[in-house]
Amino acid sequence: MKTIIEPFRIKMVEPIKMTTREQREEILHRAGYNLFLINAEEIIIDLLTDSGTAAMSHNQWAGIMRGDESYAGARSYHRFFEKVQEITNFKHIIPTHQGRAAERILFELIAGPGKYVPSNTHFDTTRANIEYQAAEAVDLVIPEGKDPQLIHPFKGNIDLTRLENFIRHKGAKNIPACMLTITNNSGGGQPVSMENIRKTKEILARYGIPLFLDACRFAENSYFIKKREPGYENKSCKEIAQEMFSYADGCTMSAKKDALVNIGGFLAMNDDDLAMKARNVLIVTEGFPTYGGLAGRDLEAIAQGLEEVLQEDYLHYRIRTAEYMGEHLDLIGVPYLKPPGGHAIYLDAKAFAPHIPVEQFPGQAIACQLYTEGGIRSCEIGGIMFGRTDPQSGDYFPPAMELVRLAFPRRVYTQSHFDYVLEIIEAVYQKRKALRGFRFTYQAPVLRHFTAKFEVVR
Ligand code: P61
Repeated sequence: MKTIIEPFRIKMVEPIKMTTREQREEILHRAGYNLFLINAEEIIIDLLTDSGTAAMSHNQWAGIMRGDESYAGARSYHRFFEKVQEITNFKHIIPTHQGRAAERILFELIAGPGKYVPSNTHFDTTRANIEYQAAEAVDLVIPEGKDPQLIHPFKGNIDLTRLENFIRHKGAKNIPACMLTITNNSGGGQPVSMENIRKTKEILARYGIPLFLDACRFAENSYFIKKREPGYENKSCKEIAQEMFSYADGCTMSAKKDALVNIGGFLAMNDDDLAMKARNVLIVTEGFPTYGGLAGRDLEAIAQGLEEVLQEDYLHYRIRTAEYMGEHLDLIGVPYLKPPGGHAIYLDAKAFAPHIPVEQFPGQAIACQLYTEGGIRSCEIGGIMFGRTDPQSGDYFPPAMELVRLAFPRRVYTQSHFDYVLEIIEAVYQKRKALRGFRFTYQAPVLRHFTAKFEVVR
């Protein structure tokens, strides 16, 4: 069949409030041209993030009602534990209120001054948590992963030669862990191959360095392996996920993505001593080890979501949505990061608006115009999120790519919503020469994109 239908029916709806262009111009100006500072009610299609925005199923809502809210050893914890263990086979599974809480606990215990944590590409919260411990977060994605126009099946792979050289150069004792972000969010939602995960583990094992997966989009990564890596076409996505986790010593997980819930996460590992320390930190900062920062009902919803996310009809529809967007962008000639990732389409801002210098954030110019034109909220993943200015020299170091991410909430928008998004992208592209860059009028010292304010460069 040509048409890939949503493999679900809708039995509860949430109205979308429509706005006019004039209203949106005024709203954007009031928000200091920062889309994070606009009220959700003032958005028509919200593609800011796929995190915590999924629609839960009837079985997840039933799980919410079944939630056991006992303080210790709740039934819901056991269901959560068994489901996560079935997929990951990790010995210790520690619930947390979201992904970054798992990161904070892990890096508080293993990172510190003089330590390095390599990765394919760290997401910004992971990088921030490593740097918060005065350690260094190092990105070693393959060169193909930094070229938006280049087609490669596994652009999220880590560069194995650079990884080994890096370990030799810095010394294994200074590297408490290596991370692999699956799929690689900052690199365009691109998958990591099974071969790359296995070989990463082989290298690390020679030096006694543990491998942690940043697993928040593990199911999407599994589906890409099934479709693109020889030898996996007849395996189920669950079997593929199980094999991916078998090469790792632990993982951090934001359940707000591939566990199809609105809040939650976990930290998992095999090391008994590390797990004991992690639980002690958890008790001080998140909650008792059988609920972390969550309610029993949240643990039920995660367990059910993990079951549903590995269903192949769902993953087929999910990945097909991004492909469909890519095919239509190709038809109208809009540059985007190729091939489409799992959870989003990333517009290539440097190619889209080449007249705007990177110091003036071309991605932000496009993101703001998508809002003015059609009420679409997207997210700049470029200089605003990852650019660095040297405090001494004042020199600006832009990231390799300037992207605008249109992230797709899971099971939320329909085919006609996506067709509307394509129409708006086309309208903005036709008027791209009129786009203007931005400069900061306010920025915070860390994770500045959340609260920054801007003005238009005229
Ligand atoms: C996102 F603008 N991602 O993609 P938490 N690892 C990875 C993530 O993608 C991730 C986390 C860890 C978000 C939400 C987000 O500056 C931002 O549950 C690969 O959000 O703590 C989150 O998981 C952290 C968007 C986070 C941002 C930080 O939209």
